[in-house]
This record gives sequence, C-alpha cells and structure tokens, in this order.
Amino acid sequence: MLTRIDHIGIACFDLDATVEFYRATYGFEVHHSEINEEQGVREAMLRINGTDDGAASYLQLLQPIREDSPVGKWLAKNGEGVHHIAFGTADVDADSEGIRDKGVRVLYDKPRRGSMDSRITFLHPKDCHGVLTEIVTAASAQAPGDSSGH
Ligand code: MC0
Repeated sequence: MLTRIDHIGIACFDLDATVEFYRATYGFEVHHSEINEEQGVREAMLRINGTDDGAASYLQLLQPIREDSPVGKWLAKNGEGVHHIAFGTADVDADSEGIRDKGVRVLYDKPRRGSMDSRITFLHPKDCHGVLTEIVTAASAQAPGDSSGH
C-alpha cells in the first residue's frame, strides 16, 4: 500500500547552487547526499517532514553525472524542473507487481538501490498520464540485511 509521498525529484544543472537556493529561500537543509552511479546522478535529499508511518518526505535534487543518463536526457530536452514523484510503501515488491498486473509498465524486473539504501522501481511516464512515478521502500522499512536493492 502506498502510504506517503517519499520524495519529489527535481532535475537541476548545478546541484550546489540549487541546494543553496532551497537553503536560503526556504531554510531546507541537506539531510543526505550521494552519487548513484547506476542512475547517473549526484543528489541531495532535503528532509521536509516526518510522516505517519515513521518515515519521511524529501525533496530530491538531482544533477546528472552523464549526459546519456535519464536525468541528463530529460534536462537537455526540458530544462530544470520536476522530474518525478515517488510514493513510499513498506513493500515495493508487492506493490510494483500489483501495479504491473494492472497493465502499467514497471521499468525494472526487481527493485534497485535508491537513495539512502532504499529499494526503488519506476513506472513508465507514458502509462501514468505523463508523470514518471517511482515506488520506494525506505531502508528503515526493510527486513534486516535486505538493503542491496536487488
Ligand atoms: C522521459 N519522459 C518523461 C520523463 N522522462 N516524461 C515525464 N517525466 C519524465 N521524467 C518521456 C519523454 O519526454 C519521451 O516522450 C518518452 O518519455 C521517452 O523518453 P526518452 O528519454 O526519449 O527515452 P527513454 O525511453 O530512454 O527514457 C525514458 C525512461 C527513463 C522513463 C524510460 O528516463 C527511465 O528509465 N527513467 C527511470 C530512471 C530514472 O529516471 N532515474 C533518475 C532518477 P516523447 O513524447 O518525447 O516520446 S534516480 C532516482 O531518483 C534515485 C536515485 C532515487 O530516487 O533514489
């Protein structure tokens, strides 16, 4: 069951400058940052609030590290802006299979590793009224030892 907005992914050309905008304008601080080589991004997670299920909601600022990555391609075509929305669940495997059974293209056979050792998959934007949609199970919601994303 999807229980919260885990994050909103925002594509940017300059991560440091964008982080500074969110800090100076709204007071949001960086909770976590990392490079995800597989996804081709450098990212910063800005924690917005805690949620009813004990997890949290974030803004995820994304700068591509390769032009041919999903975010790199999207930025070249659209410029900066909202790239995707991510819903949180305690069970990304079950929920993505359930969504696949409804005829929506789930992009990965098995969830992969996301930010902060979460497990993630994506739904094709053309099947979601133009919105690239991510499903996330936070590391805190996973069984012990199940943080590989595979
Ligand atoms: C592409 N399209 C989008 C879109 N990206 N529509 C809405 N929102 C987006 N973000 C549209 C294009 O405009 C195009 O439409 C069509 O989808 C095909 O896009 P393409 O780029 O030409 O071709 P593909 O098929 O190579 O790539 C699209 C696809 C890809 C969604 C499959 O971007 C993908 O695999 N995304 C999932 C992974 C991802 O986004 N990773 C980055 C965030 P037209 O009408 O022109 O045909 S990583 C992340 O977020 C992790 C770190 C985390 O959360 O922890």
